[in-house]
Amino acid sequence: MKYTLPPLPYDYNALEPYIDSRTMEIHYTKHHQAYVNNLNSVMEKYPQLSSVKLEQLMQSLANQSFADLDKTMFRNHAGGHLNHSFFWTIMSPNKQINEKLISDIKKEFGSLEEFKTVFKQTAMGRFGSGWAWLVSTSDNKLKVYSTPNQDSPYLDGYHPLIGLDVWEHAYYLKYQNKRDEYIDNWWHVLKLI
Ligand code: MN3
Repeated sequence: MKYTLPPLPYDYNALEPYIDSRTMEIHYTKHHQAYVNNLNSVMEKYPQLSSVKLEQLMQSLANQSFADLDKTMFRNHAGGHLNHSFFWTIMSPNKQINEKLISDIKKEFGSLEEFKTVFKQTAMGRFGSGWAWLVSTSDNKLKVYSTPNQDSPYLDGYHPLIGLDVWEHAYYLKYQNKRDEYIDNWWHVLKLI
């Protein structure tokens, strides 16, 4: 099975002015495509795994029969593919509020504002490249944390609910070094809350 880019659910300019059109286009057609291409090149060697869902392989990566270098390739590029595929779907020019998620967040963090503060601190605290996440844990708790590089929350047995790409490629053209402005603006295009 060949992995492919999932269709982007909006135009490149749909998230302007918060995420600029040029960044969206390069992010999707170059960065995400590269993860897909590299994922395909590693998975060609393991046809026996082609029917297993990537999330499942990620959750059980330690037990998979990848050679060491291929395991790292898989971790990075399947992670990149999963993370970006998810990221595109939680953004939209129009809010599509998830009331259940909001009520769970309020229960766990006290208020949406408090959640956003914790999430932003986590995203700001990621040194170098990575992601900030709101996940649900195996015992159905909500948790904010960060992963380095393209590490997927599925590696940790978590299920992603909200994720923010804080690689410079996600914001540098418009925001340069100002990751904090990118995060503040991103709440406008996160459709869920
Ligand atoms: Mn990215």
